[in-house]
Amino acid sequence: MTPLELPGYAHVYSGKVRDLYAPLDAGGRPREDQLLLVASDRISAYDHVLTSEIPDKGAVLTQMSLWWFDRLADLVPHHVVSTDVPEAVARRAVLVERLDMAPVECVARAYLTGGGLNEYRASGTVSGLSLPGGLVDGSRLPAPIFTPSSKAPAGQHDEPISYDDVVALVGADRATVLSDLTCRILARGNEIAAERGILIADTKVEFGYRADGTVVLADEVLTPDSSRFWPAAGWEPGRAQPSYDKQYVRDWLTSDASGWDKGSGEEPPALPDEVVERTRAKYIEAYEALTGQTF
Ligand code: PZK
Repeated sequence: MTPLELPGYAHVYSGKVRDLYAPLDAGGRPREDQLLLVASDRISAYDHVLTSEIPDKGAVLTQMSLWWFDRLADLVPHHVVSTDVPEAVARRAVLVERLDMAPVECVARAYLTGGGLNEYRASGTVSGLSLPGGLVDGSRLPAPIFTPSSKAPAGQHDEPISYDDVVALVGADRATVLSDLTCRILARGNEIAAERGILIADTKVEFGYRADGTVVLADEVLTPDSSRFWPAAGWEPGRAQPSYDKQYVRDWLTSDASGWDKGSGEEPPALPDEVVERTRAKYIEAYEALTGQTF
């Protein structure tokens, strides 16, 4: 993957589906106070970045994130400085304040599934917290819970960590704030999304600090890439819930039609045009349902 060349910006880093640049100052040196966060149209599934892109995915997720930042601003300030970005990345990039990032992935869960469900089945706990008995895949939790994970090096998986680990990483006062904010962001997200037919099972957010110590919400927030979105209409605890956005991709990749075996270690094949188009429509549908605005 060759990152896009953006005149006036220096490429800093590329994640699976996003890229980070530093704006250059008048002398051509990278600014130390800002970053350009660019969301691509790349999509990942089963731990692979696919060769097929989903047109407009980066713009949909960026615009959704901006919409959420507005609706969370009374809980926590956000890092966005400007949406005035190069034409080549219009609508899918934002200029942000460069922060000192908290060295922890802040995850909250409102519904039980995935890794949280596995821990619950083994021990009746999630992230060390005892939960009521009788919960099944997809059960709604009494209230969102904080289930932090480590920031793994590129290419590795984040590992669950304990609340005490977070305290050791950032101190007790900051740990309380990160936990409270993460849970409140997911609770607010669900209050808003549920009215629009979407459940947000869980989410991962990132926080950073200004030089004066103010905590700031960074990265992207409450998007289908950082959260599990489920269609509310089909919610049925006791089975795996279909994904709002990636279900066509997963269903096709695991069907005989793809000829691909997710356990093979092989790269997945390109998606058929119909799967790309239906997936694009789901991202746009989520944006339009949530915001009430035409994409
Ligand atoms: C920052 N990432 C993850 C995001 C990527 C990688 N406001 C900030 N200040 C300092 N650092 C970051 C942020 C933010 N957000 C975020 N890594 C560093 C990331 C997007 C694309 F390639």
